[in-house]
Amino acid sequence: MRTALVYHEEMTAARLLWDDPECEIERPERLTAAVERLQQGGLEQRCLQLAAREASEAELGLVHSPEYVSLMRGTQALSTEELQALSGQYDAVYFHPSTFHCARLAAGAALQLVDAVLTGTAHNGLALVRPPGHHSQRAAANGFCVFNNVAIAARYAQKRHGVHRILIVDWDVHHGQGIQYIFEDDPSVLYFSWHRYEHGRFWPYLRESDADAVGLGPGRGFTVNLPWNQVGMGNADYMAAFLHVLLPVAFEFDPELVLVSAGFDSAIGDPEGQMQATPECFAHLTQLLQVLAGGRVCAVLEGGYHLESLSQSVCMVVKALLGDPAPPLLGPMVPQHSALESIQSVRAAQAPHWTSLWQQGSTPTLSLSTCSPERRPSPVSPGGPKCKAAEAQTSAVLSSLLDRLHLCATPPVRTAIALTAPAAAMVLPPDILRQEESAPREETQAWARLHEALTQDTAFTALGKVLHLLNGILDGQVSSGIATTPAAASTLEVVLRQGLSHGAQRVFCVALGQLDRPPDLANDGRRVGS
Ligand code: X5A
Ligand code: ZN
Repeated sequence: MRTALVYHEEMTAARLLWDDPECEIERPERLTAAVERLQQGGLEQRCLQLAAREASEAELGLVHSPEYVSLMRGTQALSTEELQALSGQYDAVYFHPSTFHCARLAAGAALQLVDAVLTGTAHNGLALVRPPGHHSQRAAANGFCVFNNVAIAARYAQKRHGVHRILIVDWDVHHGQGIQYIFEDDPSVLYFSWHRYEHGRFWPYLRESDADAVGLGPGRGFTVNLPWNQVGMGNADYMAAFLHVLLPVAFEFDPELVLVSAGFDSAIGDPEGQMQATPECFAHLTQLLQVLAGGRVCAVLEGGYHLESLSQSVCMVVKALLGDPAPPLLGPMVPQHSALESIQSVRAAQAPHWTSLWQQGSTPTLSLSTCSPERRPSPVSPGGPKCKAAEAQTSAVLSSLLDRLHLCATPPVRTAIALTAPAAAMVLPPDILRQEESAPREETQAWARLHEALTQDTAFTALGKVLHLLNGILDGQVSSGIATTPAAASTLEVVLRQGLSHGAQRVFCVALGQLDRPPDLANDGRRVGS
């Protein structure tokens, strides 16, 4: 199982042939810069590289009208003047003689990615394409977009692969109104978009980009809009949006496939977005999405106009898709007042449609059972007392969630494995550390007194190794570990006790399969689950 990277150099052919300050940012270098950076970082070689194919006209017809497809086919033979005149018929669009070919490759790349992931050739992947797609509509080009690559891929996944529920996550900084229109009455496709909105004063200036647009008829609740009313949204705001809006709804929806309209104009440095999120944030967003749909995540490039920021963000997404740990997020993890207002408004608008949003409801009083409000100071900010309370509580909730999502420094060792005979002979993948060391003999002996079973030879050796592994995890040197032992229940009991006495405030224990007997922890209130 691998990460697919779908690309074709011919998608760099289309370019602006006349003066248009609005359109000039959508340049061929967007793709070449991103691909070069993937090569330099050794990431391209780690992927299953696929050459994009053209989508057929029948495939384009899954979303677009035959008349529109014919009109686009015709652009191949137009003069520059005719191309410019036709471009003027649409909002923020330019055509080039190669546009039709590029746009078919862009849609085809998304389809290939879906094929690779749904046939099991790849686990997940990214399609690097242009022109982008999410503004394009049934019979209209819009916002640099000609064919709606992600919408076509969604319909294709349903028709060709029998997928029922698809989640589309649009983290581009613009509202993908094209995707919204195509699926607005369709409950089989859940469309989530955050976007720069500024109370309707940012392009494309649509009333239906606001949080109260939730879908139509049977599709009510399956359009989720999160409008940002200020620029400067950063890592904490994006993480809060995922944790408090997208993920609760997405878990409840339970998609079989996740498509990402992966625009990077929502990252720091982009002239369109004017946002502050760093490239590392996109590794975290990607990582969070991988808990859905069995990890079947297909990302398709949309916008992103700052070449350096775009390239770095693309690398972060590919690294996360490959399974590399996400780098720590820098800066205070406190969402802005305006971000919390937006999050509250979409939660309120969506609450009637999703039980996972009920607990906190539409009022700005937030609480979560697992919240640890004592952990971080509340932010001081303007706003009425009601909002202030909401803000304080939300960021306390968020902080504790973020802590638990390991947004702290990544430990040097990702996975250590402590094996005893007969498993000790096992051949391990190169990225897993074989741990041979044991805890000091006296420490092991002290714990072994707890149970007769632990004094037995192999069990005693295993216990020493497990204790050493646990110490590595508690010290932050190791992220996770696996150990074998012939005395599972007794060893587990030691691990739980040692964990609780060395820094862990609460331990969550999940037993898969059967233990020889349940661990005896009846007298410990910090055992929250077993
Ligand atoms: C795909 C994308 C943006 C169009 C902006 C027009 N389009 N002002 O980012
Ligand atoms: Zn965009």
